[in-house]
Amino acid sequence: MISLNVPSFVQHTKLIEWVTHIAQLTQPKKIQWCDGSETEYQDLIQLMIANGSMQALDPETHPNSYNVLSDPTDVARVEDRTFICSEKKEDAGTTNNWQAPDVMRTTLNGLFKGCMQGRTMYVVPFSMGPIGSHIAHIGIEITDSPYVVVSMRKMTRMGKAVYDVLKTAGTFIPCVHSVGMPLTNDIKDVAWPCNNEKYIVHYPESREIWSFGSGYGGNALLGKKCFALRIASVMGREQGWLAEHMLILGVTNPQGKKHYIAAAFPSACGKTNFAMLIPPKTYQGWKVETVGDDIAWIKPGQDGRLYAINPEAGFFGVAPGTNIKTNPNCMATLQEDVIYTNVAMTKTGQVWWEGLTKTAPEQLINWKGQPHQGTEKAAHPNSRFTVAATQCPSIDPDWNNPQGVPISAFIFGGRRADTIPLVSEAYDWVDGVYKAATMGSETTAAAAGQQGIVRRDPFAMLPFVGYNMADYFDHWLTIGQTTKIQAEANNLELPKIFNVNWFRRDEDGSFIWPGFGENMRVLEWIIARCEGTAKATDTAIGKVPRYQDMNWSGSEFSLSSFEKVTHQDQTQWKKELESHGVLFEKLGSRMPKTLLQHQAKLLKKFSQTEKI
Ligand code: SAT
Ligand code: MN
Repeated sequence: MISLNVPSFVQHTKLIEWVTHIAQLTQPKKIQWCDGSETEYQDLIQLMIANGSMQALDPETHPNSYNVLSDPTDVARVEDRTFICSEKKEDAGTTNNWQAPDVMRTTLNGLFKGCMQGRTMYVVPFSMGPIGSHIAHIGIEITDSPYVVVSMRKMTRMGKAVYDVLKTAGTFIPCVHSVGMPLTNDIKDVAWPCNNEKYIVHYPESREIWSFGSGYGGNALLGKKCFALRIASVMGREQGWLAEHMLILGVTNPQGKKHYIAAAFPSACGKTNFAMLIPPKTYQGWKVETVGDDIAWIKPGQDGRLYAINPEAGFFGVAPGTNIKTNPNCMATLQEDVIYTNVAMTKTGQVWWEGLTKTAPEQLINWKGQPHQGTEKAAHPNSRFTVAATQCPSIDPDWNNPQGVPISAFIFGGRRADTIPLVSEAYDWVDGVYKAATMGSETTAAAAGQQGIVRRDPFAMLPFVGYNMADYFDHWLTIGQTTKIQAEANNLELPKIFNVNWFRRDEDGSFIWPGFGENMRVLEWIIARCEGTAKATDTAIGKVPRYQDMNWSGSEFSLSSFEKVTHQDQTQWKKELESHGVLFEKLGSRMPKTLLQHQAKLLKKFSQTEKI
């Protein structure tokens, strides 16, 4: 029988019983209770360097930084292997994979039996949100991957202090993770162990997460998508708050007035760049600050405002395309203490990815550990950096505020070559919820599968809602109704809702809108709309700016280009509305009537107008 070696800082009987149970099932060679210390971190780094699974970068140019190359088959989230195992199938809805919990438990018991043989089992305590905040929640991840432990230390508030909050009987979300490759006489270790069979499983009723077979990103760092979105969305629905796939940023105007904006985009659509935006040179006196780049937990406050926290403590951002022009704040964040995954490297320990510089350096080793050749990608398109949020020069002074920050506006953005204009404002909350619900986006390398296909990605949450999507829409409608009452009692308004699309392309396939820092121009219009100081024109699909309603100082973006990125094409919109219908039909009988009626109104509007 393996020795538990429970340290004195762990006093929680149920937690110790659970760890004992998982150890009996998975049979690790040893148990390590993580305390989150620097020594523990450095020991794990040295362990991975020694066993060849991690490479140190040049300590002069990249102090305390490392690169890890994954198994070539384990490079992104696996949506078709992700399951919501609610008691009833209808509660998972038609957009989630479902299996009966007892059936899944039998399968997983078989897979987890002895799966940690020969490995160390790490017990990782973490808080999503500032430790002790009333908005934060605690998780414990059991994992056999040291890469997961060091990544969790950057991405969450991880360590001993979590036990001070848990004490002897506090609530935590149990998360069990294994790479699914035991070390036995027959099975030898490899640099990035994983299993062909993968299961990313959530039990929403008992609030458990079980992940088998993958070591990558959202499949394995269970605080992120599994807890902070799938399980948290279930908790939020029960408790009256929102768990969203949103960045949070603060914008201060030259008069010193500050607004916080929460913006949802699908994975790999520029959330990190937008969150760290630097305004154009002509925006003297404007400041953009970063609260978070991926996830927001949002709770109604007593005063009728919605308050958001970033439950994470680090950035797990897409490396390709990041450079000194597209995201200078990010490049500064990456100066030291970074764990890279699947980027390319030179023999002298410099990292490289597509878009970092125009041309690749000589003698580059690609993400598969081989000499880089020809037109193959040197870094994997979903290669990532993992870095603490505190290293970001634009980090907001209130990013760690346990009370959260008040949200003035929500933005929803997809990646669309056509149809969707640069920016539009919803007429009201219901219209905004409708637009977010029907959002479409081209698929990216962040998830395994075909890329560049337009799919409906409601609220950028398609792979992340832990329950029935139709019920999720209803929850948004309800939050709007209840918050509105509170807000009006305090002479406030609900946050406005906007749609954006940075990704319109012209006839030869090039992006028309320059994006990055230039997105400030859209942000300024959005804020001015919130303050009631900017003009907008009504169209069938929302309120939109005319060219003269936006600030173009220092820009060469012409009226004709503006017309291209804002053009609303009748034929394309008819097709768009049809696909909304397909989504609603797929979502079935629980679709909120309010949204179906809204769709009927829109269809009528379109049939009556010749031109939109
Ligand atoms: O792999 S993650 O889920 O962490 C990143 C993403 O897809 O947004
Ligand atoms: Mn994400």
